[in-house]
Amino acid sequence: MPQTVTLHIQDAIAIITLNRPDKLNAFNKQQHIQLKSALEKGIQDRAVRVIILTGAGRGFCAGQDLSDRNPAIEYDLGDTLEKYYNPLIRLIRRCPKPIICAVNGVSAGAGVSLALACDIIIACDTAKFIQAFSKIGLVPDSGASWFLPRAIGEHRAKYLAMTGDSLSANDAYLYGLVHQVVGIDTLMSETLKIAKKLARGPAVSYKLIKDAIHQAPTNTLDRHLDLERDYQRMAGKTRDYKEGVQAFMENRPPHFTGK
Ligand code: T3D
Repeated sequence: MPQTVTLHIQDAIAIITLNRPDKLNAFNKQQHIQLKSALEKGIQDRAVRVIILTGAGRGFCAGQDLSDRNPAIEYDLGDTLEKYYNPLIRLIRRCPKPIICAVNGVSAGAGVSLALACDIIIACDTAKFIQAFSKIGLVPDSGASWFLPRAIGEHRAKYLAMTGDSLSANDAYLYGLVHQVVGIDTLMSETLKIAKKLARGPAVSYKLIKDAIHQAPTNTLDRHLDLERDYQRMAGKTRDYKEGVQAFMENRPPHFTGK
């Protein structure tokens, strides 16, 4: 099986790279299987504290590989979502570790969804975000119609989904979708700066932060206050909390162990 995804683990950081550059890293079956496997390794490996997702070549991910689709055949596209895309988005979303997406170029269709499912997005200045679905008569999938209105507002989301217009990295930054825009030459070093910072951080706190922020939009304030109470109770029992307070009192940087 060709290596359509690479996984490199170093210093508590797992770098996962989509590796079908000739196809702008569009998804075929192998890439789905290998990405899932790489993510699972990153999630399960106790030494890994942060995951980075990026693409090889000039594209991040162009969504579904359309050369795998024959217009003469009637597919049940719901099946491929059910089998490949939805489990992938759920896996990323439920990952207890921070996932940073380093968008190294154009992203389209489910490729944008993949970035949106991550916790932090850093883009190179030539990156583009294209809701390509409607251009081929489809609807946003892999969470696009869920993430996008939350990230940039309903009306901008509808505009982009209906027109399929390309959103530049700079506009994505202005819309609040992207955390930082950098030159391609510094994309990985800037991403690693954030990853290293997070890799030294309180892992249990990060897991709870992610979960609380994910639940916020569907919770009432009352329910969410209860959730924060419960999560603070858990965080307050970690060694990292004790270390954090101790370090503050001693006026030194904390040494978090993730426990
Ligand atoms: O089917 C299901 O299972 C349902 C699930 C659907 C999920 C989806 O993601 S649907 C959306 C699918 N994606 C698209 O519609 C995007 C198609 N690609 C493009 O619109 C453009 O390629 C881009 C805007 C992304 C980039 O344009 P550009 O001009 O920078 O590059 P290019 O020349 O179009 O592409 C470069 C190469 O990548 C080219 O191959 P070649 O000519 O050099 O041999 C092109 O065919 C290939 N490529 C790009 N995207 C795809 C692709 N090949 C297959 N599938 C692609 N999605």
